[in-house]
Amino acid sequence: MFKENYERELAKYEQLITRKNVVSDEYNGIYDRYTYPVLTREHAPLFWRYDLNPKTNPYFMERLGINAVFNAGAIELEGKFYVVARVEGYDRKSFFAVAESPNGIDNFRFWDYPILLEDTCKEETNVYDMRLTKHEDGYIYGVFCSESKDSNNADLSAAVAQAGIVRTKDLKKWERLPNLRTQAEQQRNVVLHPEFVDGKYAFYTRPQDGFIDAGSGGGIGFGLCEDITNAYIKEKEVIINTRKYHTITEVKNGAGAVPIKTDKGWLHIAHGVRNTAAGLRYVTYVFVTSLEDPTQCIAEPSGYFIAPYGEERVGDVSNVTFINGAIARENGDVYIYYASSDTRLHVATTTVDKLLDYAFNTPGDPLRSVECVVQRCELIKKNLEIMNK
Ligand code: M1P
Repeated sequence: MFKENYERELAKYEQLITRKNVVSDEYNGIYDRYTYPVLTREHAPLFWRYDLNPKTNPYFMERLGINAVFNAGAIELEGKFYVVARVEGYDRKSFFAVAESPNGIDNFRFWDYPILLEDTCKEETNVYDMRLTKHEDGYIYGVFCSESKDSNNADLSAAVAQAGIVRTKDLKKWERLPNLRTQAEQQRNVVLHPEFVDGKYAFYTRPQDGFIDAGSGGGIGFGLCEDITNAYIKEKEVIINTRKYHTITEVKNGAGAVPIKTDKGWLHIAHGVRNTAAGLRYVTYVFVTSLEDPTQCIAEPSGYFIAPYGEERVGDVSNVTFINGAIARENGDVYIYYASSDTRLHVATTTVDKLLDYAFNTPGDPLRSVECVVQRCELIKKNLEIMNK
């Protein structure tokens, strides 16, 4: 049975990897969603999961299962699309693996080996959510969450999150640098800005008091550091995008993809979290900061950008969309890699022009129901005038 099972599973795998993706009929004019996720746990090669030796695995049994493939950093190199995905084993440990596609929307195939990080941080237990920054210093940086047990807290689930940093030129050889140090107790969702700011490396941060709670952190922070090989933000970070009561960011928010440089500003796709009776709900949203001063927010459309719809709503952590990677091509096309419910990775495609139109021409959140109704009535009135002409 070994051969039969292996050949059947291999055929299923090849069929999945080479399946053509198609734009879904979900329309909003802002971006296109696709019918199929671009990466799932089934995209992990069989040789990552099974022992392919019939002598040692006569039942053709999965030995090291993969639970989920989700939150991915993304980059285009020489016309090819790469993501560095968060891959989680059955054992709950996450790791990073590169998957490559010729077109960014399907045919993503993992490289043979996942990324083996230098083991420089002995207390580190888990790593996840790498953001890939093509920096003007010539390196590609990967900034990720480095999680350790909180040794000062007897609670078994007490943990500490910090920002780990690696760099590479080719996604193959990775050099691990010391973790980022800041004035905050913990950090997650840290993103390296692609350009120097005042001659320094600039980080978007998410200062937080505890592992889960952003607490007094306030929102998405920004800080500068002189030396990336010993990254230290000396000053308290400036909060550039604050959480607000009764919005999609009430509980927390965090930087997402590396901001896209446009003529009108730095375009950010971040995530916001609110609480519900059914638990936390994670959605993504857009804001733009000034080219002259990246700490100044100059546009922020109301509400969410991509929220979990349909099957995306269900997974290991349901009701979540999360973005930590997008590719903006030279021709203006944008590929946004969003994960749903900590389970799988999807793509949405749009253009820089559409994103800017969305960012600058979608009304902001008036923050109160009555004013939201006024806002909507203005739209309806203008439209009825057009329709009744
Ligand atoms: O489970 C949802 C997300 O939770 C975390 O995001 P945040 O730090 O904003 O709470 C991250 O661990 C992320 O990986 C995960 O998708």
